[in-house]
Amino acid sequence: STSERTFIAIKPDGVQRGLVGNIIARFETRGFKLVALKLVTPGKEHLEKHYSDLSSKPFFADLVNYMNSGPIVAMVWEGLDAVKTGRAMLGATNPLASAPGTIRGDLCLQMGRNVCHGSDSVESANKEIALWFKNEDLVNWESAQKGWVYE
Ligand code: YYY
Ligand code: MG
Repeated sequence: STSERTFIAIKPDGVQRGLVGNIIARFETRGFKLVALKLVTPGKEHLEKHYSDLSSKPFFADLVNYMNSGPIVAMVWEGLDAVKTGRAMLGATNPLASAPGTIRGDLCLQMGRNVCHGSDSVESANKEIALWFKNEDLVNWESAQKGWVYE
C-alpha cells in the first residue's frame, strides 16, 4: 500500500562522514514521503532495545557501542512497499556484498560501519517506529508530489 511506513536510520558513521544529505536525497527523490525526522543520541539502553533480537550474537556489544558512538538520524518514510523497497535501497548487510547503486554499495565497505539501518518487515517497522518516535511526532501531510509519483 502507498501508506506503508518504514523506519530508516543513518548510523553514527553516516552522520560523521557527512552522508546525511546523500541518504535522505535517495528516499526523497525515489518518491517516498518523509513522516518524521530527528537527530538523536538515544543511549545504550534504547539501542539495546532497538537491536534486542540480536542480543545473543557475538557482535552485539560492539554493535551497540558503535551505535552509541555519536548522533543518529532517525526517520520514518512512507510510500509504496516502503519496507521492502527501503531494504533494497540500503543493500546487503555486508557492504562488500551490496550492489553498486545501493546506499551501502555506494558509500561504505565494512559490516561494522554500514552507515544505515532499515526495518526488515512491516511488523519490525511498526515496533521500531513506536520505539524511536512518539505518535505526535509522526506528521500527517499530503505531499504535492502524490499525483505524479502514483497513478
Ligand atoms: O538489518 P541489517 O542491518 O541489514 O542486518 P542485521 O542482521 O539486522 O544486523 C544488524 C547490524 O549488525 C548490521 O547492520 C551490522 C551488524 N552485524 C555485524 O556487525 N556482524 C554480523 N555478522 C551481522 C550484523
Ligand atoms: Mg536488521
